[in-house]
Amino acid sequence: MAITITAFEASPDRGQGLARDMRVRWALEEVGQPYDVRLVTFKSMKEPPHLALNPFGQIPTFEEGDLALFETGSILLHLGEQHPGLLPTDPDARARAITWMFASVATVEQPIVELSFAYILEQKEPWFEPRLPGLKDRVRNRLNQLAAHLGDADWLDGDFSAADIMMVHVIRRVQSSGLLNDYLTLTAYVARAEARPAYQRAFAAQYAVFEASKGDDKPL
Ligand code: GTB
Repeated sequence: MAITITAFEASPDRGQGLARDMRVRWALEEVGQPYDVRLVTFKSMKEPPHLALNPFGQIPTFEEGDLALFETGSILLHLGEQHPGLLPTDPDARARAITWMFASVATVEQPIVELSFAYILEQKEPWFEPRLPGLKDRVRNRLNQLAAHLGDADWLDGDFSAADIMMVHVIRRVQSSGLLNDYLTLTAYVARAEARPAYQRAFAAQYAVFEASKGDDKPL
């Protein structure tokens, strides 16, 4: 059945692959499933047709026949259940991979998003500078713990899985702040993931959207 996902018509990240449709594109490339992309504007994301797919008015969404999903973790879990290559077949290893998928969004992403929102929304506020060290410490704490877990392993738990897609995408978001550079283990982990042909195809596809929108006058 044909798969359609949604993505930003004009992503604020200007083609860096930081918007979350990248996770779904990458997973689809890993399992070799073709997909269509419906590009949406910030305005149309808050209108009834998109809200019927995601009540929170966000991207990405995933449609396949009568099934409509949102939340990247859930979409990757669904793909992992439908296609080989994203989740281990051994039940215990599968449960651990799913645990890491949850950890990526519930434990690691949370302080990263807080730091990112502070930079985007609060730079001019009087509390921005005093708050920054605490926000960075909370991110560093999670990166320290993640690096300690990873050690010299290639992936989070045995073979590459959907958990690595989630985690790599989550930690790529702190690359621009320079925080990741203190962690050779994590920069190598990200580089290993980015070298995967499926990642590269997904990255190129989302970058092509940015390239095509360059001539537009729309605000990014
Ligand atoms: N928990 C949901 C999931 O995992 O699917 C979160 C989805 C989400 O936050 N989507 C964002 C969105 O639709 C886009 S990815 N935001 C619009 C809104 O909420 O109104 C977040 C994102 C956007 C831009 C950058 N960037 O520019 O670097 C990075 C990440």
